[in-house]
Amino acid sequence: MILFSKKVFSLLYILIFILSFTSHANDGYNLWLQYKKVENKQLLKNYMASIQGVESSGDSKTISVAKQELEKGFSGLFGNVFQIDDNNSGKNTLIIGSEANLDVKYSKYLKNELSKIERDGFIIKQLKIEGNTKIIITAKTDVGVLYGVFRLLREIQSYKSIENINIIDSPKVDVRILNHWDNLDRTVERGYAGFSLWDWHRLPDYIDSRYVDYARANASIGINGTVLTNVNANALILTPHYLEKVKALADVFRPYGLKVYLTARFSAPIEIGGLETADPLNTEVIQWWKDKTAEIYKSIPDFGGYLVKANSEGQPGPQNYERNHVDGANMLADAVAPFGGIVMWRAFVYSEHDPTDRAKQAYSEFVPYDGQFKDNILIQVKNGAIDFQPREPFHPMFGAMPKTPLMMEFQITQEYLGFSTHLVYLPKLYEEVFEADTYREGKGSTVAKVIDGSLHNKKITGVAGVTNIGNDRNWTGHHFLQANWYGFGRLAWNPHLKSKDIAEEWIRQTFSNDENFINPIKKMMIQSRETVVKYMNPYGLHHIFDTGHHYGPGPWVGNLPRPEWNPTYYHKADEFGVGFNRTKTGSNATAQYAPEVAKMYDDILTTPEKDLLWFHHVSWNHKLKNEQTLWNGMALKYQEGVDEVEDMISLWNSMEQYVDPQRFKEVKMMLNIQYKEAKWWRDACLLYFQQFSKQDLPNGVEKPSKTLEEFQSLRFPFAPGR
Ligand code: BDP
Repeated sequence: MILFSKKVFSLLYILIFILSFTSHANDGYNLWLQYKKVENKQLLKNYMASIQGVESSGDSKTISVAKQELEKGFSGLFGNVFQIDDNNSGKNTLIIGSEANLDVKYSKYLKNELSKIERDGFIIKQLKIEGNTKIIITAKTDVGVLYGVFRLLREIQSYKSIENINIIDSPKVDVRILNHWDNLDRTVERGYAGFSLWDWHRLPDYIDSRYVDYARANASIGINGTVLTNVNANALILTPHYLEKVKALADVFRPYGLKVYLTARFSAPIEIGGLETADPLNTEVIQWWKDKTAEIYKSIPDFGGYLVKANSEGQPGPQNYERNHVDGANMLADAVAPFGGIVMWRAFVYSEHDPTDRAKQAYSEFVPYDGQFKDNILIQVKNGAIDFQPREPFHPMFGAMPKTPLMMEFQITQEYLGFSTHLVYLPKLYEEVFEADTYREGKGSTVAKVIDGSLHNKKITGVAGVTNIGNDRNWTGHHFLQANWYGFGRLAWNPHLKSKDIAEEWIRQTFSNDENFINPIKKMMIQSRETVVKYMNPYGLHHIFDTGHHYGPGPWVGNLPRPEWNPTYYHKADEFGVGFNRTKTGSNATAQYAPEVAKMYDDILTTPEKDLLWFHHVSWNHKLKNEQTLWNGMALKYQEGVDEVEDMISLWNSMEQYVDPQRFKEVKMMLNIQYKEAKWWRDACLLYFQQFSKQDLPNGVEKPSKTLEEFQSLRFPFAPGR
């Protein structure tokens, strides 16, 4: 008997030990939805006094997940179990419900605000009624209410005062969507955070709780769509066996306002339909897509539509049948139109048979089709004309198709930015693109205005992000890269937001509300994008990545069969200088921009130095604005990039007291990898370009640690993401 209780005792002891340990460990799984107890006592008191209960109206699943989120959020933030019951009258309460369901005793005060809401926007407003304060969250839709709930939780997580709270916020873009480049075997193209979240084998019967957390995270930042499959598509996803699994995911995501989309392989009518052709003008093909689409909508009534990569990098498309992009896109658009679906048709096209500058090909191909696409089509355009480089000038298509909705495609996964081991805060890059001025309707015609539809009065708008999410416990591989998912969502909601404000929001929710942590870390995040440009691609260099996997430098690669897959095609280094002449005297890609922009880029003196080698072939001895020669300036930039990573490491090391041990250590290890690789980039690139400049490294630049031959001999057949 005594022995037994001793055993029980020691078991209990172990359990308590484990529990106390796990309550301190933080593996990053909860993203920015940490809901840690509010540490500031006064604030906590105020929050708890303002929200003594919750009253809800409406009985949709969306309202019920909104309530669950409030319970979870308040329990964590208030440090007490918080349960919603409906007997709150008389207290200071939070009232949630859409306009249609809200009691008139509240909505009568909100007429003016309600008239200002667009799409799934929301109002959070405090009213004083009969001596009590009521915080009302309302919207036109239940999803809008859910967005409002997440917004209130964000305010509290960020220690903002909610006294007299009065927020009206509506998304400026319709389709705010993640693109998963996930394959059916769970590998992820250009994915660096493990395997795909979608466990196709166990679906539809096994619902991983991660699917719910994925939907919560997306809803919390306003993302309302997800393309589940790779743009390099597999037709099998459209077979009944897989559609059943897609339906199961759609059912989980629906309450969170997250619609499911699929990539449509253009040759599917042949591969899974048994037809002999996929010609978009063939009546059997047209009927096949109509039937297939109707079959999808039967089980997923709110299916979003298709994303298509056609006649690009070997993918099939209408051109296989002497048809064009308009024929292909319109055929699919007709199939989804009766159900309210859309088609996102990608403009990422270039061909090895086209000898013109790759940067010009998408514009040349698509702009003449302006006005010919059906109303439910969005043309999805990458932010720059080549391919998600650390820096690219904005894509000349933006603003150039006034009659066609163009949606933005950003890459959140870091194919060309150090994979998931480099801390790079991408909203800074997105902001730079959105703020760029196309001059299409005079000064101030920013890309943001093209994308939010205001420049040319578009009926439908969208922003897509190729996601960086995988089944790693912390979702994105690196804790700080969660900020890129977060920031993408925030900018898709409103492309006019400032990346520094988004960084602060994210830091407060994810790590700490302590100013001593927020300020330096925010600065580091904002700087991190320029840092990676410096140690990889300074002064407008681009596409000098090692071949295929794009891991590490490979400026020497010049033997690939497709010319435009070779880094040497892009940097054109020779004894005279380096860079791609895209001006009037070169490929004339500048002519695809509005005259004001073309003029700026045509002249080496007015081209911003950050884009110099994108547009000009520049002499090694060209004098930069800082009086250095191009060669010296470039070498010093590479060094600066490395030095800045070193600074990031010292800063992080000084922050230990503000971060839980697990995340602190994991970020620290990642920064050390980044430092090693930044040096690798500097040394390999400078040694390579030095063969052409034939000049010494300037003072201040460290000597390379290996020879050029040693760098060139490195091989990475198992680099992730392929
Ligand atoms: C490139 C990637 C490739 C993608 C392609 C695309 O290297 O894996 O399939 O873009 O966007 O960046 O279609």
